[in-house]
Amino acid sequence: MKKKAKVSLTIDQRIKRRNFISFGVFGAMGAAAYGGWKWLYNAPQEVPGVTAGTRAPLRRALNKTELFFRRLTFNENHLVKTYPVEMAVKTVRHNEDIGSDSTIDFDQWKLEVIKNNGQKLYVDLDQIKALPKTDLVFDFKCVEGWDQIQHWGGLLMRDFVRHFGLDEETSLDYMGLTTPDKQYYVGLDMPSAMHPQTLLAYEMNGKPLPPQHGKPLRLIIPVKYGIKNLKRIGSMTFSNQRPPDYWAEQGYDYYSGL
Ligand SMILES: Nc1nc2c(c(=O)[nH]1)N[C@H]1C(S)=C(S)[C@@H](COP(=O)(O)O)O[C@H]1N2
Ligand SMILES: [Mo]
Repeated sequence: MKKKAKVSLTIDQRIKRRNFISFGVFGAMGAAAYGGWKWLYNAPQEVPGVTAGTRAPLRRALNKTELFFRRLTFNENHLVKTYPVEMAVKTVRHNEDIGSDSTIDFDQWKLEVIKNNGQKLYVDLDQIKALPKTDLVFDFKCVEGWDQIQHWGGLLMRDFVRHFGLDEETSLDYMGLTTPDKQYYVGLDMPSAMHPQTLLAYEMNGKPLPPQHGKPLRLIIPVKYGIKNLKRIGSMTFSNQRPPDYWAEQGYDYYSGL
């Protein structure tokens, strides 16, 4: 039987070997990190425009987050907390007016609804006011960090949809709203748009909407941050793809749910 050659390394040799191994591992990790970065960097951008220029894998992760929260926290029967009307502020905070600061002829205003078959439906304010009004007092929250208990009144989106026969439209995944001049626009997942507290509001503190708060008609969607509460609605669309969204294009969360 042949005796196995004894491999004995000097201390020096051992140190060299360790160094060699650790540099090897370090280098491999570096290469992997570089490879990962290259992969991400070269990955295509997700649907250009809809969400701010994010690489597809990152946006996919963010979209997964949206789905996770939608499934976990969204329940159409879960109502946002409401307050007694006396608690509503008298001086309602005013934020930005992108798309609703120009003048329009309010007497000529009609809400334009673009149906699935391409037909357009035009609804004026009197038709909306003729339907049952719902008052809502809730804590309005802006992503910029302020909130206020506010009092809004109008037609429930659900009632609007039912009355005007838009069931086919609302079986799609998203609703899009834009101002008449198309300068401000939001996309809403349909369950949030159809939430039992989502309002097409035409009153604030029991009076017609002042121009800076969305005259003649604005969205009040308590399950979302302020950014989605579009003032001065011009048109309404429906789709299975995410509609363009002003703040999502600037990198804000598309879902913006509470
Ligand atoms: N047309 C339009 N709607 C809009 C905005 C806007 O700039 N233009 N800003 C949004 C934001 S960020 C908030 S917080 C609320 C503020 O509504 P308010 O001005 O009535 O307080 O409106 C939302 N709706
Ligand atoms: Mo906001």
